[in-house]
Amino acid sequence: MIRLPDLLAGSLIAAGPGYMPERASSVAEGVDHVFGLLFWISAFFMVVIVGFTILFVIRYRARPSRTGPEASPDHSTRLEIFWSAIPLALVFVIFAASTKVYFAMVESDPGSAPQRVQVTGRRWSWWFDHAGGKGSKELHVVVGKPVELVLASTDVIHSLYVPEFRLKQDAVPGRFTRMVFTPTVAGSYPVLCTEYCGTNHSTMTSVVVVHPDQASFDAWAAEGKGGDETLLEVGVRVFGEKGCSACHSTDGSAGVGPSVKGIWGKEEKITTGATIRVDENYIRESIVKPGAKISAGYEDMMPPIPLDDREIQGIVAYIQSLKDGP
Ligand code: HEC
Ligand SMILES: [Cu+2]
Repeated sequence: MIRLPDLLAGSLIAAGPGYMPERASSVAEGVDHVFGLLFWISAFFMVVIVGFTILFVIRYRARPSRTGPEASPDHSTRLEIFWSAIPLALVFVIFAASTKVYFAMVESDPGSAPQRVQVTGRRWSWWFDHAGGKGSKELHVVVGKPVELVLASTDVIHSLYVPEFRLKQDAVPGRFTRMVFTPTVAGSYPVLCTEYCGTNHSTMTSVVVVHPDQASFDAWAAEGKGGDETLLEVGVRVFGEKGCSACHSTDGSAGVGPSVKGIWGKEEKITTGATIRVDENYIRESIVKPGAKISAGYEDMMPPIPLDDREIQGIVAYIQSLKDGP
């Protein structure tokens, strides 16, 4: 049975098949309720306004007996107070309902000791530094454990969006923004960027993995800590993980940045007119200080992406392996 409060709260819409994504965080229900409230207020006024419009068009249409408009009072104080006070009250209700939900998204419960994750948005990938030191291109959290995301951007404004969590927060260069929630359903969900940030904005996606328990999270966090990967494997992994592939192809086609295929050992022109040779040191400098030497024909678009020495060695090994074709 559908009860009026549920109807107003929007649970009818939220439950509709395929209409809304699954609710997988502590804030999702509140957001859906605000959405439902706005939806039903809008639906009500649409019916009233369109209904009266149709009624008046018919009632007051031109007829042979009606040649001009009929006389009407120029105003009615009671009517004006009535149609000002009701919308004012409704706006306050919307304000109260949405502010309550908003605070739940930006302020953690005192004493809940949330797991803090540092989020970095950059053209065009996400990076998540988890508490305990594990960095990843995916966000990992544990069901039932409060999470606090602290977002930053190295270049332009990005926006982290997880539809199943009903959470969206901008990552703004030069400041930190926050987002607080508790995942409620184990599984993996898509992460999107919802702030148009340039050429590859639409591919700036990731996933959030909600682990069923702490043990599963710990097992993931311990992964890849051993040094048994070869340098080439490190390079291939880092190239994908750290978002290099968003701008650099490995098949020779130019993108936002030059392809890394066949550049090893090449003499290259840079924007100052000088010629450099692509070796380990040039590759290191290109990654650590991307603006230092700009390849001719390209713009200074590469974000600084912190890599440790082994990762840089891996990238060098990978670029060497791409010397003469795939
Ligand atoms: C936002 C796009 C972007 C991303 C992401 C990016 N780069 Fe670049 N990269 C560029 C551009 C543009 C240039 C050319 C301008 C310059 O030299 O700074 C460049 C230049 C380079 C060069 C010099 C190439 C040459 O032929 O001179 C290397 C090496 C390089 N990038 C490696 C990387 C690595 C490794 C990563 C990942 C850790 C990465 N880049 C991520 C855009 C990007
Ligand atoms: Cu973005």
